[in-house]
Amino acid sequence: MSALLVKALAALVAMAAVAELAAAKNYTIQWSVSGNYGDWSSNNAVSVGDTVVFTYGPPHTVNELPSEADYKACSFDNSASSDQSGNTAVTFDKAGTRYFACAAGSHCSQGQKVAITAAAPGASPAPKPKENSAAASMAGATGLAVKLALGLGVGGAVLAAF
Ligand SMILES: [Cu+2]
Repeated sequence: MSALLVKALAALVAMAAVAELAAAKNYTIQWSVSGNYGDWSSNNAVSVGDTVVFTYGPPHTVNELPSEADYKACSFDNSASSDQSGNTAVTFDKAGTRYFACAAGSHCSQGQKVAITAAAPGASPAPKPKENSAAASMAGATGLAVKLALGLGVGGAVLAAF
């Protein structure tokens, strides 16, 4: 492989990494007893690197519960964290499901709880129309660039693109 090609591939990978960071999204949840968050995750395609911000006032809290069992039972005994600042930001640094609920009164059993599943990077479903289309198309281009950069057999195509 020529030195020029190696440099071109390195540049592509670096650009892709920057674009991936820029594509991290923020979601806001208006955190209330009547929120009905049952299907929140199916309507909000959270991926690793994204942040979810809960906004609320007293007496609400955002407690992270360690397991689905605690979540279903509205059991706060093992809470991994608790916040009542009114503005709780949670960044998903790995794929999987995390559980959040309000510890005030019986709010949790009234439905003030949400399970949020973060998809692995690159595994997120197609962006929904309401999302920033520029960011979405950039993410698509990034995916293509990574595929090109990783596919050594298409080195000629990469060079042609420059
Ligand atoms: Cu509450």
